[in-house]
Amino acid sequence: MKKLMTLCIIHRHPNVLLGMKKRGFGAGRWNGFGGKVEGGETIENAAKREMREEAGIEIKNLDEIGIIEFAFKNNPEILEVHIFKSDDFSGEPVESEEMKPQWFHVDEIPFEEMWPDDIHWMPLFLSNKKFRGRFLFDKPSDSNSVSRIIEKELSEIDDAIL
Ligand code: 6OG
Repeated sequence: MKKLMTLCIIHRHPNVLLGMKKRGFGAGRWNGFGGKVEGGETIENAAKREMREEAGIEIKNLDEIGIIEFAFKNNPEILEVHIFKSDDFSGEPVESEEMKPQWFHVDEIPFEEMWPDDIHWMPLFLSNKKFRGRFLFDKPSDSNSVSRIIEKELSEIDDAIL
C-alpha cells in the first residue's frame, strides 16, 4: 500500500523556509511543507496547494528534486514522498493551524529537531543534485517516541530519470 505525498522546501540561498509542524504526523519537528496527494490532482499541484494551505504563499515554479520511500517496521504502508524545491513564490509566509514557518540559514538547519532522514538528503537538495532513496524506521508511524533509521538507501540520480 503506497501513499503519495509531497514535501516542498523554499530555497532562497543562503536561506531555506521550514515550518514547525504543530499537529498530526511529525508534530514537534521542523520540516518542509506538504501532505497527501488527493485524487484527481497532479503531484505538483498538490505540492502547490499544500504550500498555500500551510504557509499562505503562492508557488509559481517548482522543481522536483527527490523521491523517497518511507516505511515503518511492522507496517505495510509505504509513504512515497516527492520532494520539491522552489524559489519562486508570491506572498509572505504566515503561520497556519498546521505550520509555523521560519527561515533558516543553510548552515543552521535544525537537524536535531527534524526527521532523522533529512540530514542525509539535505546536502544533495541544497546542491541541486537529484536523488532517490528509501528509509526504514524502527517505530510505527503513529508512535510519538523517536524513530530511528534501521535501513537506508540513498543515491544521486541522473537529472533525466527522476
Ligand atoms: P501530513 O500527513 O501531515 O503530511 N513526511 C516526512 N518528511 C520527512 N522529512 N521525513 C519523513 O520520514 C517523513 N514522513 C512524512 C510528508 C506529512 C508531511 O510530512 C512529510 C508530508 O509533507 C518518515 O498531511
